[in-house]
Amino acid sequence: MSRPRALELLRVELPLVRPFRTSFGEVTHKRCVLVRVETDEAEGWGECVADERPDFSGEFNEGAWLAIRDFLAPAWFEEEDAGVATAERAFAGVRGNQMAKAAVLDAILDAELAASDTSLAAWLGAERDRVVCGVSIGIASSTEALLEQVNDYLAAGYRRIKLKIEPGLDVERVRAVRAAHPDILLSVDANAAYRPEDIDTFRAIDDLGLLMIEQPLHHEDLVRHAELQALLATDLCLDESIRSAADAAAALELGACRIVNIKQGRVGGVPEARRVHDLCRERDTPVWCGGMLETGIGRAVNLALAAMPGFTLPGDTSASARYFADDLTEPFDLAPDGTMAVPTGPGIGVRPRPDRLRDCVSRRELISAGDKK
Ligand code: OSB
Ligand code: MG
Repeated sequence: MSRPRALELLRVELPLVRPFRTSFGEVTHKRCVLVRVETDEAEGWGECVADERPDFSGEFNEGAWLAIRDFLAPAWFEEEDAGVATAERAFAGVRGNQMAKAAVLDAILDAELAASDTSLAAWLGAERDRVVCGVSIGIASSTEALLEQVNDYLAAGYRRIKLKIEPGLDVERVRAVRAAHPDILLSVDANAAYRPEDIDTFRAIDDLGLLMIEQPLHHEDLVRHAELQALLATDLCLDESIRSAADAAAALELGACRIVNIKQGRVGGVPEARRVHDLCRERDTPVWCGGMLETGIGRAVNLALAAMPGFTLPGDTSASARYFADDLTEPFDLAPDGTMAVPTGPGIGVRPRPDRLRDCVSRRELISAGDKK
């Protein structure tokens, strides 16, 4: 058993290779909080998936920073055992803040596994050493620009294309992509931009042979999703609506979706992500690994998760080059067959490169177990 020693917060910023536009806005840079923990035995790293603004979820970078500094770090320091199971129990007294908790728990888990020379994938019972990858394409400036991006990603090997949609930029574009590529795995993600009254749009999309429609309606509205699912042949998938295994159970019980997007950051970390996976597997519900434009730190975690047996659909686990000219870690590369290797080293299996930290970190704060609260 090892004790908690210190936790460091780091703000990082990396330019994206191209702006990423969704129904809730456009980002040109990846800006996030990293967590580095030290125990008596090891060091671990975690990435917080929150962004600058509380748009995808209620969490945002500055809020996550404070939640970690003022509540989660002190709760961890009070424990004699620095391990992830103890920390998760200690964090139960802080409500919400899943993304902040995930960043800390993932760093703690990385340190714990590093100390016992175990990879995250092995700890999760992963069954694959490579995972099949898809790519998520932001709302493009025109249909032509979209078709060009789709072609480029298919040529690179990606095995599932996901298109971001919003009211007015939907049916015609999805139809154009489907016409150009009749046989690919194709899905759409609305990021909660529609209302039940938009049923005609969904009926039109329903005829395009999509793998799924992701998060069409309001993130808190499971009942309306269940009503919509009953009207459509295409499977619905929930992303924003699923913040815990309990949410996933409620969604499946109600028939609000038939597929679940697992993002460990959105559900409060890898241990809860595993519970969502296990629950969906018991109910024969396919899951896939979502993404939040993570740097290599978060990407390593996603790849280990995606290697678990219930992850039967290609995820948004794309290569470093799809996001960054120069990642924070050594780059993750896509093989021509559209697969990516699962990290095998101890813990998450990657570390931020010191030269990249020098260029990308704008602020750091080190909190030690002995500091006064
Ligand atoms: O809804 O899945 C989403 C990115 C940021 C926020 C929300 C989402 C996304 C993506 C990109 O779709 C997934 C990725 O490539 O990381
Ligand atoms: Mg989504």
